[in-house]
Formats: sequence, C-alpha cells, structure tokens
Amino acid sequence: MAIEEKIKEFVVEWDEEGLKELCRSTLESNEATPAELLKIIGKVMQFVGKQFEEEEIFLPDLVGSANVVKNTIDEILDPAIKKLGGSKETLGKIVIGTVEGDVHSIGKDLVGSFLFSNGFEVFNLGEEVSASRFVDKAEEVGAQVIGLSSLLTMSMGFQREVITELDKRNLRDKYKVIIGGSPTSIEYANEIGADGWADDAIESVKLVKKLLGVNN
Ligand code: B12
Repeated sequence: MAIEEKIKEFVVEWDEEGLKELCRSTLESNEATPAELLKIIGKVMQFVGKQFEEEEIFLPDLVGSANVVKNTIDEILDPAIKKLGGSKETLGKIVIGTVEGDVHSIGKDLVGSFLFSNGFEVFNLGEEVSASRFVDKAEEVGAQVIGLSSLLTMSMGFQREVITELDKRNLRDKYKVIIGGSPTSIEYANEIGADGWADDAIESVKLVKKLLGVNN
C-alpha cells in the first residue's frame, strides 16, 4: 500500500499509535523526509475536511482525526525536523498562531512546520491568541514576521485587530504580517493592510522568503 493510503487509513480510523509508528519507521529508513510526511498529512486532512463538508462523516470523527494528526506532528514530526535542523542559523523568526475565538490548529501547525523545515525559527503560540499576545511575543523574540490564521468568518476580524494593535504601539513597520485560513483571501489581506496572504503551507514558505528577501 502506498504511504499516503496508509496515512489516510490511520487518520480516518483514529489510529494514533499506528500513524506515529508509521512516521517513525518511515523516517528511520529514510523513505521520506519529515517535510514530505507533513505534505501528505496536509493532503489527507483536506480529504477528511471535504468528507465532513459533504456530510459523509460527523463532527466527532473529525475531532478524532484532527487530534491524531496534531499529536503526531507534535511528538514525531516537529522533533524530527528540529533534529535535522541542528543548530544552523535561521533565515528569520516567525511568530504564528490562530486568532482569538478560533480553535482550528492543523493548517497553522502545518504552515509553522513547513517554515521550520525550510530554515526559519518558528514560535507557535497555539490557538485563540489575543492581539496583544501576538505583539508581545514578536517583541520578546525579535521576530520579523507575524502569521495569523483564521478558519472562521467570525474570527477573521481578529486578524485586523493584530494590525490595529501594532499601529497603536507604533510598531506596524517593524513586522511583516501574513494571514491565511479558508475564509481569507488576498483581497481581504489587502483590505486589512496585511503584507501577504497564502493559500497553503508551501505558498506560505515562498511568501515569507519573498517578504524577507531570502533568495532560494
Ligand atoms: C478540522 C475542522 C475542525 C476541528 C478543528 C481541530 C483542530 N485541532 O484544528 C474542530 C472539530 C475542533 C472544528 C471546530 C469548529 N469548526 Co471547524 N472545520 C474543520 C475543517 C473540516 C478542516 C480544517 C482543517 O484542518 N483543514 C486542513 C488544513 C490543512 O487546511 P487549512 O486549515 O485550510 O490550512 C491551510 C490554509 O488555509 C493555509 N493557512 C492556514 N492558516 C494559515 C496561516 C497563515 C499565516 C498562512 C500564510 C496560511 C495559512 O495553509 C494551511 C496549510 O495548507 C474545516 C472545513 C475545511 N474543509 O476547511 C471546518 C470549518 C473551518 N469549521 C467550521 C466551523 C463552523 C466550526 C465550528 C464553529 C463548529 C461548531 N458548530 O462548533 C467549530 C469552531 C470552534 C471555534 N471556536 O473555533 C466552518 C467555518 C465556516 C466559516 N467560514 O466560518 C468550516 C469551514 C466547516 C464548514 N464548512 O462549515 N473544526
């Protein structure tokens, strides 16, 4: 069975141990890199999301699958990426999180993991992050980029609030603010005065490189 099919099976059946073991053994035998596994997992989650939207599965199924993926990324893939990265100099620092009122984590975690595996230092603040917390953290670590995820029409407004918070503190020019998440768009990014928008994790890496003038 192709690896994508196996991953899909474990995610759909909530087999967390199975997925972790598959990722562990695949990495050990060098059959795939952590970034390649993350890419497949992202595709599988898109598939699961679509099934939910088409009412083929229900909310508890979705929560179960999302938890299996989150725990595998946290415990196996992120540490593997960090190990590969060693102590090399980073290309830049990014603070990323999901905005206030929004618990969706998977897309934002994927973006963070992809940025990390491409040489950036990533500070993942988690979900339901307030505007002041984003700005405080960016100031604390000396970040260049702030990444804001929103998956809900209801929480999109909080992306704008982070920009307002930067304005209030006279810090707007110090940071590149990027946004993403399914209800957002390049038009919305422009409307709220963000510096960029990306549709997926791969595009996010390209966007950050472009904004920071990294050539590769
Ligand atoms: C999984 C999921 C959940 C899980 C989340 C688990 C978790 N730990 O994340 C659970 C079950 C908890 C959940 C809860 C809810 N959900 Co929900 N959920 C989804 C679902 C099916 C998939 C999201 C996902 O993980 N996609 C896979 C990832 C890989 O894709 P992604 O998130 O889009 O991220 C990519 C890009 O958007 C981009 N990106 C994302 N973030 C960022 C950030 C930056 C900076 C950049 C550059 C790019 C970027 O790159 C990512 C990687 O490729 C979507 C439907 C869908 N198909 O999107 C609904 C969906 C987002 N949920 C929805 C709703 C309504 C809810 C609830 C309100 C349901 C309820 N009635 O309780 C609650 C919200 C609670 C809250 N306060 O947040 C709606 C939102 C509608 C809207 N526009 O407002 C959706 C669209 C489903 C629907 N069609 O109705 N949900």
